[in-house]
Amino acid sequence: MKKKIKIIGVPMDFGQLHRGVDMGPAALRYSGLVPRIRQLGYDVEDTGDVMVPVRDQGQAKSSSGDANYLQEIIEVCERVYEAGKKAISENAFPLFLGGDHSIAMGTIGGVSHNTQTGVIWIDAHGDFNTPKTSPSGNVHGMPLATLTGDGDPGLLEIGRKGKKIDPENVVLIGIRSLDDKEKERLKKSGVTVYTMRDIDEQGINTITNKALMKFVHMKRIHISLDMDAMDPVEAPGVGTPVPGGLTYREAHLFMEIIADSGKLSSMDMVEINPILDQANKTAELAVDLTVSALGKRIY
Ligand code: 6HN
Ligand code: MN
Ligand code: MN
Ligand code: MN
Repeated sequence: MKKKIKIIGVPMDFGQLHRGVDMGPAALRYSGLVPRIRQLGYDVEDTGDVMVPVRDQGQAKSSSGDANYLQEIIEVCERVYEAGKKAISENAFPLFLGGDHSIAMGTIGGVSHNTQTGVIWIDAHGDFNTPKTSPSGNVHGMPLATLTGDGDPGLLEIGRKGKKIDPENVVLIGIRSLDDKEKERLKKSGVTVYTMRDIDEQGINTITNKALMKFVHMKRIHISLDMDAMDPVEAPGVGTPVPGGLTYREAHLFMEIIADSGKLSSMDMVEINPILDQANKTAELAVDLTVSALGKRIY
């Protein structure tokens, strides 16, 4: 029997300064996410969106220079953590719809609450800043650092205290933009990093299989897909685009190989900003990639 897919929307945009990324879950649903997954034979439950404070309405303004909107992000990520933990406890597959990438502090914490989980983080960026190293103060540049145990004390307490995953259990793919101090931190961290150059030289097939080899003793894999990992030509609707990203087929082949592993147990789809998009191109691509990750076959 196929797993139950639980869709959990997280319309949060506090991790960065553009407006619009809060509309990601709506854009994904509008692109036919639920029927497309049902077509694969899954039982799908759309649980709706977790509650997110409204921005620029007076309720939400806890910005400090080092990490903007900390309290709002902690509050939302606590809810996301609980939703992820619950889905995993019910043996369902949580599919999280962002929102910006700071939601991953809740999603990955929640899904890893009872078992070691290998994390494949697909991104143009490292998301490995701390409030001290961040040039922007935007928390969406910090979630992977926080999950691996470094960062703002309040963020480290989301769900359960401290580090949520070992850096040795994280693989980054698609990287092409790192801040100077972030790069130094990443080099010392134990995280496996595959840059765009690695993909150019070895091919996405080899890189994906290397990632799977690393997780050969793990039962579960979580994919955190930041849509800015894609080339901006394919995915223009993102807040921090960087040239030279993954092609349509590279990203699909990655998902197809991961699906064949049978280990994918949860996934994030983040950083889709419909205001910056061409029509709904980026959300439509994200839905195509999701069904590939869930086992859609060409033949
Ligand atoms: N993302 N490294 C930059 C920063 O502000 O820390 C960009 C982060 C982008 C984060 O796209 O999820
Ligand atoms: Mn990211
Ligand atoms: Mn990114
Ligand atoms: Mn940053």
